[in-house]
Amino acid sequence: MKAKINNTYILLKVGDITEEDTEAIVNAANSTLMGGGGVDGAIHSKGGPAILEECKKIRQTQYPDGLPTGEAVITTGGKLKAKYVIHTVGPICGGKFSEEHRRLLYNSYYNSLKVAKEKGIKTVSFPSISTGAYRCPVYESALTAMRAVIDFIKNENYITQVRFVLFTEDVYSQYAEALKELLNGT
Ligand code: AR6
Repeated sequence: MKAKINNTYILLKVGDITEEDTEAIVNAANSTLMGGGGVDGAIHSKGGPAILEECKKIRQTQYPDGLPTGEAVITTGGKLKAKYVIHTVGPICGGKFSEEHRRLLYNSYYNSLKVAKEKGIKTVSFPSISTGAYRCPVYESALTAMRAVIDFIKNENYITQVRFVLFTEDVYSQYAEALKELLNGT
């Protein structure tokens, strides 16, 4: 599914985010920035050790106590097609979705795009942040993700393409529903 808002395309697809050729891909990291499972594991293993090296430097200099939930930082993409990886930490929902979860997840998407813009990046791919190990409900998370991306596009006329690269058909169809709902509401 594809939609155009101002000068930006939003594209939804089923796929593996480590294969994307946007300038940056976003990692659903944890606050240690030291890697993990899911998307995080796949990005570090395919991108190679250069990513972890930069994450370690960020921990030593900028975030000695870890990256707070909702914030984002950028490193090289190492051996990935994408030149950069933007690391963000989504909320841990554990099956619920409170206003605080919504606010933090919104910040993860919005701040990732802010970091992209600061680096001069115009094309970005996102996974479905927080809906795996962190167990946020998919449909609510998709609505929140789309709201953040659409707000950013409207506030900052900069990014030309935002891709959502969803791992399964089921997650894809819930993101597509969420995008349709928001487009109908505007
Ligand atoms: N490409 C696209 N999507 C993927 C891929 C992939 N290669 N692999 C998994 N997904 P998760 P979270 C989907 O658990 O919930 C890690 O251990 C997956 O099916 O990766 O934010 C971190 O280190 C799901 O829909 O991220 C943290 O500790 C979505 O990506 C913690 O997990 C997110 O699942 C973060 O948990």
